[in-house]
Amino acid sequence: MTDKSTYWEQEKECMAREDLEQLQLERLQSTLFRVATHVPFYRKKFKEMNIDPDGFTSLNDVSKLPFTSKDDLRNNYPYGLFAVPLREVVRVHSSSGTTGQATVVGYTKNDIKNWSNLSARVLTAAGVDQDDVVQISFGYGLFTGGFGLHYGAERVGASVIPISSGNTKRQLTIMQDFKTTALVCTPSYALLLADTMAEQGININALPLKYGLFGGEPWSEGMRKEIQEKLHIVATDNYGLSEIMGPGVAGECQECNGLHINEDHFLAEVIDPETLEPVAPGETGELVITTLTKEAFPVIRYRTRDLTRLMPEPCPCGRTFQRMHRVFGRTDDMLIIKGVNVFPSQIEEVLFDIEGTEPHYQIIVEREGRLDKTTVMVEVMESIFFDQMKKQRQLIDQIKKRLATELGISVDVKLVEEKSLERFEGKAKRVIDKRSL
Ligand code: DLL
Repeated sequence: MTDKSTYWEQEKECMAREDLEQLQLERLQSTLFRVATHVPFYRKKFKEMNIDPDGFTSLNDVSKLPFTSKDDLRNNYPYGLFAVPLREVVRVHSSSGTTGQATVVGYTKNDIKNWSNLSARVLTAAGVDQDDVVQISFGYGLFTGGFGLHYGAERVGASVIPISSGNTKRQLTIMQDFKTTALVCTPSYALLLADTMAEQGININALPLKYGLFGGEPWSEGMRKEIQEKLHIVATDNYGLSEIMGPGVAGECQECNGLHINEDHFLAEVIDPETLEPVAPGETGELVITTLTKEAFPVIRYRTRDLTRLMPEPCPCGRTFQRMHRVFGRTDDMLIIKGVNVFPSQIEEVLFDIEGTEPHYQIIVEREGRLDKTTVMVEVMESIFFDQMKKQRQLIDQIKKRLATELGISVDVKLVEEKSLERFEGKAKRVIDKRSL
């Protein structure tokens, strides 16, 4: 059982499910009223679908509400889905737009207050308190990672170092000199920091680092283990997305077994991405989120494209908010190789388990004739790379076999020299799909 002091708002995070559901219903009703009144996009949709926000009396009816997609956000660029006039908006964030038109989201003063509070919950659940020195190595700017966790850490009363991402050597100097106790960044950047630390001969035992809060991209249990061992920390996962709020949507407690969704602010469903029907309880599918308290940018049934499953069973930490399993991957990251659905995270899980491989890999998909060809490039330790061909071949065979057992398909494997693959300061890009180039 987790110590009491690890809750940020115990009365809310541990509320009885019955009370929570009542609160969710009331908040959903006012959100529906808000969007029907102020957002023409939803007013039109509700009319078309014969939905009367006043007649909405059961959470079970949520499946009758329309979905919102990323395309809907794009089509209403920049401010079309805002539910308040710009005069009431105090902050704007935006996605990078690398996969199309950028999406824009806004926050009122109250939204920022809630966001800070929810980030504070996530940080507290991971172990952070006012005695901590928190190094925020997420990018600040239009990306929500830096500011979102920054405000939460200040709210907790920790000493915040807003270093932002990049300049790895400087990150390590600051980490040592400023006595960082909690690191906040993407898991792939945490690994890069750990490797650079080892290269520079920095003695990790001499650092007061205790916690790592990682999110913004999918990662595996194997990667958690590796980061924990290399940095001597407890590494927790936290999840969010700019369309909904940014970080603070869900986060792990120190049980490190699934992320508690802040259900008093977000209603979570899991659907089958093909049929769009809810999956059976506990089954894997696409996460769909409805905001319950957002003022500037409320969203109804947002299709996140993230695949996960809900974990309704109680958590030993005492929080009653149900957990979501770590995100397996995004539907748009899913590779279909010879008809089989494969996520980069499955490949990662296998690689982390094999002795001699480094936790750096890249997946290349190309078309040869009419067939897709997939090659997994894996960094291996120097001793193996320069070793005899026989050993290399054995390792390739071992990786191929394990991947074939885990994934049910065969892929090519190529061993590459240590540090030859690209490193990432923000979100890692593991897949290069040459078919679409
Ligand atoms: O990445 C918000 C965030 C920043 C969350 C920092 C946590 C920490 P976006 O740039 O809009 O927002 O990207 C959102 O990133 O739909 C997921 O696909 C992925 N993602 C975010 N957190 C996780 C996670 C931020 N913990 C998209 N595990 C989401 C897996 C994650 N994927």
